[in-house]
Amino acid sequence: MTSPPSPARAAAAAPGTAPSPAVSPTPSAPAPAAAGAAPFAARARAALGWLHTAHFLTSAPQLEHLPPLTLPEIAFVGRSNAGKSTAINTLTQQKRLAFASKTPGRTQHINLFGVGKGQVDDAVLADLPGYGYAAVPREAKLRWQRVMGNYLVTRETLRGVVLMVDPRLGLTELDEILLDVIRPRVEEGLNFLVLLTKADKLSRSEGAKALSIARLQAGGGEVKLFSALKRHGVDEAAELLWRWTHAENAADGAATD
Ligand SMILES: Nc1nc2c(ncn2[C@@H]2O[C@H](COP(=O)(O)OP(=O)(O)OP(=O)(O)O)[C@@H](O)[C@H]2O)c(=O)[nH]1
Ligand SMILES: [Mg+2]
Repeated sequence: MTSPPSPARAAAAAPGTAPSPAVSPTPSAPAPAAAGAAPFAARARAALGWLHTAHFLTSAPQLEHLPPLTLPEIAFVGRSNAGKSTAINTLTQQKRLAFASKTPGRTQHINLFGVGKGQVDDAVLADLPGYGYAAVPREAKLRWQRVMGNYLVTRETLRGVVLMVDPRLGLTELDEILLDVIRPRVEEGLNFLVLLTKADKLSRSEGAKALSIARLQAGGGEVKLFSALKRHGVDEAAELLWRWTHAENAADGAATD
């Protein structure tokens, strides 16, 4: 977004400030379909339009520095270099909203992005630093594991977690630890999705195999193939993110323009 933030957005962005009354949970959500569920293509198009409104809110080195927002939040987590920042840019159809790089460890802070039509945010996307990057000093690794564990366990507004996994590596030990950390919350209703990234690097049969292995490892959680390069799985992921953050609307139908 090139335009300056609106007052409502500026208020939402200020660290330590309570969100302005204008930033309410779902006022700008696309209206539910009038009758029955809209076709998937229409829902996905509306969800992508909604995601395109994403804009930078704030960046913090740890949880206590994040503003106390009340909006439903979706966190993108996973190994360093898995493609979290790229996925956020692809889903929001913005080239440089999140910082992506081939150098692992590019994202060092928790970065929050507001999303909402009509200049009023109704959800937040969180881009988290990756883990498992060998070149990070041990002390920094431990610090980061504490920050992320703390975030995933205590962030009250967390509505969903997207775990990005490079299927050529599969779920690593650190991914398994993350699954253990969030399992109690998933059992209580937290939404959870595994995206197998860089699917463009896999053949069709490799993709199918990676999907079934990851499904077993994720213990029945939702797993999808995703490629930012080929835009594979983008519509499905966008539609899911919209549903997670607009559960009350999604029950009636789906996003419409
Ligand atoms: N071929 C291909 N490359 C991708 C895809 N998604 C991301 N990449 C590349 O993977 C590298 C890492 O992407 P990032 O989005 O920065 O990864 P990240 O998970 O945010 O990494 P950290 O910030 O270090 O945690 C970049 O060089 C991207 O261009 C994809 O779908 N296909
Ligand atoms: Mg990143």
